[in-house]
Amino acid sequence: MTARPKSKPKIGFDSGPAGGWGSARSVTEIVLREQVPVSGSALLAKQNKPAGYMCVSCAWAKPAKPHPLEFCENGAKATAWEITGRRVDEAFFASHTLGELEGWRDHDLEEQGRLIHPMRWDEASDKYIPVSWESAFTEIGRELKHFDPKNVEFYTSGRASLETSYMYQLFARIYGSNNLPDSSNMCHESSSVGLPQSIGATVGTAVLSDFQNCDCIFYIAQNVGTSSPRLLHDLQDAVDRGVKIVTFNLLREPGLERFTNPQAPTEMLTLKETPISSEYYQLRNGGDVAALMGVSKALIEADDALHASSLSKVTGFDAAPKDPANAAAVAFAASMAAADKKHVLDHDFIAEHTAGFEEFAAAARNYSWDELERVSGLTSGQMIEAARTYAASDAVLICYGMGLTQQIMGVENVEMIANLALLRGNIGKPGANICAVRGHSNVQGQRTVGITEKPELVPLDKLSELYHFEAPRWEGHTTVDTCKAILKGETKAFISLGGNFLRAVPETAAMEEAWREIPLTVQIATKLNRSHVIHGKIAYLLPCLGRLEVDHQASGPQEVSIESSVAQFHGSRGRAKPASPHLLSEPAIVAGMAKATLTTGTVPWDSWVANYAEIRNAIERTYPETFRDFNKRFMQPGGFHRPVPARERKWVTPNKKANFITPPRLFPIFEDAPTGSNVLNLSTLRSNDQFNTTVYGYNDRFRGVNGTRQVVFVNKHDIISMGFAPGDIVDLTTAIDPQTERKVRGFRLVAYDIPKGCCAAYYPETNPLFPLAHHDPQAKTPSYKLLPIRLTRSQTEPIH
Ligand SMILES: Nc1nc2c(c(=O)[nH]1)N[C@H]1C(S)=C(S)[C@@H](COP(=O)(O)OP(=O)(O)OC[C@H]3O[C@@H](n4cnc5c(=O)[nH]c(N)nc54)[C@H](O)[C@@H]3O)O[C@H]1N2
Ligand SMILES: Nc1nc2c(c(=O)[nH]1)N[C@H]1C(S)=C(S)[C@@H](COP(=O)(O)OP(=O)(O)OC[C@H]3O[C@@H](n4cnc5c(=O)[nH]c(N)nc54)[C@H](O)[C@@H]3O)O[C@H]1N2
Ligand SMILES: [Mo]
Repeated sequence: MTARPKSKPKIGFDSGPAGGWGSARSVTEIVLREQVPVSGSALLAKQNKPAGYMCVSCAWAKPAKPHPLEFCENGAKATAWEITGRRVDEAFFASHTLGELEGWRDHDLEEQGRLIHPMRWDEASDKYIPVSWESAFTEIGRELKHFDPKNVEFYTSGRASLETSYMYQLFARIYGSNNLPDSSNMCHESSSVGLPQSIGATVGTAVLSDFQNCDCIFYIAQNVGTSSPRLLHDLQDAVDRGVKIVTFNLLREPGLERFTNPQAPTEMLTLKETPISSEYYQLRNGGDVAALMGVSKALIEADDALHASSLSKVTGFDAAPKDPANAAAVAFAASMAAADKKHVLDHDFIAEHTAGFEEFAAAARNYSWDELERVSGLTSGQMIEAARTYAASDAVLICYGMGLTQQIMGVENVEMIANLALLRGNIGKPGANICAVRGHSNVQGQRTVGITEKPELVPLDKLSELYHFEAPRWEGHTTVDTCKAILKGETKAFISLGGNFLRAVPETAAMEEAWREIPLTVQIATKLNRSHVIHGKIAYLLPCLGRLEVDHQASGPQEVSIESSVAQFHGSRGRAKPASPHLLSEPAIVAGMAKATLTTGTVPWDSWVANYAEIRNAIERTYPETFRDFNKRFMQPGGFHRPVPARERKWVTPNKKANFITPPRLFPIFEDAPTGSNVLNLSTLRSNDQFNTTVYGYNDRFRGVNGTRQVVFVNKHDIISMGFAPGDIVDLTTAIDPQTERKVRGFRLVAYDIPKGCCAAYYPETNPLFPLAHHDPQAKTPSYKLLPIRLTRSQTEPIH
């Protein structure tokens, strides 16, 4: 039977600051639990170093001059999890049917250890049984040849290297499919849609040195202490230089409040804490458009007020603030005048570089403070205070994460970030840029080398010319489109390069049932998860080397490359002994499937696998500007940057301008708007003890939760007004689209510092609540950070 957490759940804080001793303890615990070979701890010293390997956890940048130990608590956990001494061997599969494993939880499946042999599902015994690589490739190729490529999905989770990703998209396209959904569709897709419209960039414009050159950082909707802890070093250094950090978050996240560097022994001994945020604005989930509109309004109206007093000199701007009675706004303008400022906005920049300002400014002036307060959950005083800090800074860096992108208005959120930056020319100058903090370690890079469903983003002519095939031109599937196709029974094959699709997507219950009807599922993976246990009619589980392992091919040990959140390419060389001699590398598995499937194209699959430098040469031939001298530069300290035109204030938009884009409204309109009591807006989060669907353990020391993940964080006044008490057990039911009941049961109520009307719970346990159609309409990013739900008393005991 599946293991349960050993201790009873305990709710309550005993954690110190982010980092610190808690972090050190947490690392030691997992290294011991995973029976990491002794050499493993030495391996950590090589993490994120030139000539070392690039961490498999988050996408944060690797500096050219690394810290002595360039890793963090969660990087160390991810490393221990991958180089674990535990193995899922043939005996394991012989003793468990997949029907039985369906009853296991995410943690228990992955905790079994590394997959070490290619397996095929055997219908008679309902077990995975070992097969040879050759027979796996042959059958996969034979099946794929029968299907219409439009009905085949090639999913990628954001960990695969640039080399693997390039080969994989080529395999899909020569086969005839643009169905290349990836984890990015559920993650930063709102950025990939919003930023091009605003500033003509598909990625953020920030580089690492911006952290050294800014004098203020707006830090929005990202949980640095858990999700990208190495970025805390950059924040801490900035704070030490006197940089102001202005945070907007649903919760008070300890990593954004204070930090003790666990790698600085003196700090650990003296418990020197760096306070991180100088201003902390706790807003409602979904309240960001309103909050940023409020900040913009304050800036614009203060600018108006300054001009009103010296109007004769300035023309072209609305003179009088809409609401001159507003004392705080007037005080703001007065303070600017006292500082001898003629403007609050950067009018030269606006005139030279942008379009759409007047419309945006008019909209900002028109919103009443009452409405902005009601929707954001902030006071006008708070929004004006943030605007004052913004206006007092010459170079503001704006960082943001999932709290903005995973929303019905995700694209508008991202466009509001750009609007705010454009008001004072905070883009394309040292210290002033937009930093989209990415998730998976190579999620950004995969897009750069062609993993995308959008044919217009790929040099298809070039690919066709290089490899002599006719590339498909039709628009492929995003993850949401893929789910739709699976639910309709149209999907014939689902190939997965990593990831845990079934747990990551919305609409869990219906998806699990439809998944079983897919004729062929192929999972390339390191660890066992639910997307393998539930499976198609023919099902393969193909284990691969991880990035931390030595990847030995015909020409010797290989290196791979990835792209960080700040558009830097880095090389990575595996150091650990492979988990099993039966493992193939990801490039070898992709090549094996491609050779068995394709009848056209002139890709030299074998010589690429023999020497990955050849793949990098092919990438450079395809994208000569982005990857100039790829093989020469990728292993150099700090990697090399990809050109991002917006960073140079070149706007690759249809009108060649950076565009202010006015959001149509402040908050989404829900169809079937929920009525009645006990409705709260849910945001789903990561704990400090997970990496996406990989659940390392049941503690979230930053949020005072120990021994359980079945919790829902609610404001104590809401708990009481709904007739509950903290600790009560409740069910969560989706409050929109009532035609289908979506419910999760047995969650413990935790009284938490969260605005009224909102609640939060962990992903992926709450994914069954999300209707598939509940996504940003342009980007199709599921609205994982905003869903109206209803709480009712539970008849179910919590499972832990
Ligand atoms: N340890 C660890 N590291 C990870 C991951 C992991 O699971 N574990 N996952 C990786 C991946 S793929 C990704 S995409 C990133 C995710 O990293 P984050 O972007 O940090 O994503 P979440 O943990 O989901 O947290 C979102 C943050 O937004 C806040 N928030 C929620 N709703 C709102 C809102 O409406 N407005 C505002 N302003 N704030 C809101 C939450 O309180 C939380 O602090 O991390 C990557 N790194
Ligand atoms: N409700 C809710 N849902 C969400 C989110 C949310 O915030 N809330 N976040 C979304 C986001 S941002 C993301 S990115 C997705 C994540 O979705 P995915 O990327 O699909 O999921 P992961 O949990 O990262 O995938 C974990 C699995 O990847 C495999 N794996 C690990 N390393 C390797 C490797 O090196 N090679 C191969 N081939 N396989 C490997 C292991 O088998 C492991 O079980 O989830 C999304 N879903
Ligand atoms: Mo992500």
